[in-house]
Amino acid sequence: MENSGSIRQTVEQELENIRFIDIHTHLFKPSLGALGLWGVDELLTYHYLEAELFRSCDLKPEQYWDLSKPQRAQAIWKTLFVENTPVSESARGVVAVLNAFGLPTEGKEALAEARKFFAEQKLEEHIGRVFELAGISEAVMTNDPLDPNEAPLWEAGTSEHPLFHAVLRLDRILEGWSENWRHVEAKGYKVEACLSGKVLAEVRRFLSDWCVRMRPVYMAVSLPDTFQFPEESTRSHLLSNAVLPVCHEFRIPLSLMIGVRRQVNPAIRLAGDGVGKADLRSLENLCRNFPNNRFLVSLLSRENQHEFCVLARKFRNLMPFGCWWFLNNPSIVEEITRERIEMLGMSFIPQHSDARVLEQVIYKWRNTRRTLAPILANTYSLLVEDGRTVTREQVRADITRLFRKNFENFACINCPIP
Ligand code: HDL
Ligand code: ZN
Repeated sequence: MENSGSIRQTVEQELENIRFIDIHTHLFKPSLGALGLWGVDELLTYHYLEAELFRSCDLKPEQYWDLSKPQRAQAIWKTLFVENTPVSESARGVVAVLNAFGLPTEGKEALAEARKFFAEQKLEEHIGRVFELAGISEAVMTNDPLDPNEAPLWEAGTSEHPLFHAVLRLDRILEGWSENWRHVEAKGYKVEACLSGKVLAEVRRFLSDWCVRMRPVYMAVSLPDTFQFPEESTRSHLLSNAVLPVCHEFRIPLSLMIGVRRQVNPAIRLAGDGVGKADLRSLENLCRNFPNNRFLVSLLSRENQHEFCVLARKFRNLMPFGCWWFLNNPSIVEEITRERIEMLGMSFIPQHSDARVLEQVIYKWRNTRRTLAPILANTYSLLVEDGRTVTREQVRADITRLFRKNFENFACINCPIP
């Protein structure tokens, strides 16, 4: 390929042909039942859209929370899709999903027609169709061993599903040990609030037992912008003496998602979280002090991204991934992805969907392909200008590395189970 036109066409074709691994979602395999959200009422009551609703109508949050789910969806459809033009990233996403299924995307009646369509779908085959439309081969879940609704399902034994991988989510342990240690104790582990050597050994046993039960591809935690390591804290002791040793034993990475400012506005609940710039010295200390652990990391603040790339150049056990949450907008995805390619080549994972509702993967991955095509095409055009030829095989290998192999290798997906 010599000219930019043929390069762009080849990049678009290869992006279309390759099935990606969605490495962080809040989707659930069918055997986890009602935890899995799908359909138009769930799409409309996504917390991203709830935040946007309150900016465009007189409904007070407390009035909204008193409504039923269908009434909330109706309020959002009326406000953001009928009375206003759905131009935000999340609102346009719903339009893209309805359009992908050939459903009407505007007018008062469109909601009723969408509800009828989704009510007719059988979940198992619907999942297959949605993943096909999204161009993903599998999705990585978020599974909480202390969630009162989810844990019993795993403890009773759930079937594996070829399209879903499990993740052991640690927020209730690392961020809420003082109020949650009793739930670990209730499951038969001799733990208490204070972290003695014996208690830490029991936490390791709890984590190991859940690794055997869930077979997670990584462990994960979402951390505030104020996260510090090392520090004299329960979180720091649990990380050093329980979580990281068990991750190492099971050869899985620890995923750190850093930068959330929890409940900036509690009145709007899940939509109420904000963002803050993190101190990356803490991440640097983790990568340096635990060279045999692997860290799969996403940062929420745009202001952290350049320093993040520099840090990733220093530590091969640090894998940047995704343009997370408030960063998953084309204008910012472009900036972040270009600086990652410029500093890290193809040794990072550009995106995850963070989907909470099944059908969101359709628009989130369509947007990723649409945003990445010109970035990758420009990358190859510059290389041609500077004296290298670029072949379709190279483009295919690079995209496969970005959206599959980097994760498979880093998470040791194909390694023998310890
Ligand atoms: O902690 C996380 O995994 C975040 O992704 C939160 O779930 C957040 O609410 C979210 O949905 N972001 O997209
Ligand atoms: Zn998430």
